[in-house]
Amino acid sequence: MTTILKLGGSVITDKDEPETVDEDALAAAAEQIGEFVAEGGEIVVVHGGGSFGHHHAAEHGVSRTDGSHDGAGLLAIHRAMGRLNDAVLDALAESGVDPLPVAPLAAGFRDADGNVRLADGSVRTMLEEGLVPVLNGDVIASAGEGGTIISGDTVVVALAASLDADRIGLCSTVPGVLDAQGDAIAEIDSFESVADVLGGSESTDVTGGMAGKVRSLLGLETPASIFDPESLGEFLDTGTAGTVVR
Ligand code: IP8
Repeated sequence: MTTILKLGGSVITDKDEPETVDEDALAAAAEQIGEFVAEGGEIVVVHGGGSFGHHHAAEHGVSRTDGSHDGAGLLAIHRAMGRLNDAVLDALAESGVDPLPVAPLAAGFRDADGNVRLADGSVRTMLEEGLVPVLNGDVIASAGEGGTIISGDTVVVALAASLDADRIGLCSTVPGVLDAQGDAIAEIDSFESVADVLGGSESTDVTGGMAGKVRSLLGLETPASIFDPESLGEFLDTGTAGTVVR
């Protein structure tokens, strides 16, 4: 049984301070992942950019849709994500896990239609060998655009399909997709049913955010949960938490 867990960048970093890890939040998440693995759980960890990737991406004018041919800028973004990835690897190792990085920049590309192609051979082999692959939002070579940003959410969606994952979780700073009263919606099975609270669909692919998450998760075979750090244990124990998108 394969679980894919994304740790949101805003969960594990201080988003307002450039390149600052939220050590306590990261350690708490790593500890729970460590317990899950110690009990025989098979997991792929993906993390977002938080105050590492987004800060550099904005500085160099690179987004998921706007690419750049400025190698130095792309490298700066990739290296910043590498520094956050190192912190995540260290925290996981500290929790007794055997983590190894898989950089999307090396494992994939965006084709001329904008679709991400991610080779999953190294991830599969690591899982078979009891290792924990750790991926992240990154820079990715993109046909016709130079390099663009691949978000951690896109990494999750690409891997979910190719690994035939059984459980998918996105740990974010909010307890799920919130309704107009601010409560987490238990279940979502169509975009239309939540378009009002998500503020429409036009901007989703450009700005990402919750609408983009929901849209891409709805396309998956496997139900995916969106929850906050308090519910990480529940997700790891039961396979669902917060808002379940199916
Ligand atoms: O935080 C963004 O990943 P996300 C990664 O999952 C970069 O959207 C490089 C900005």
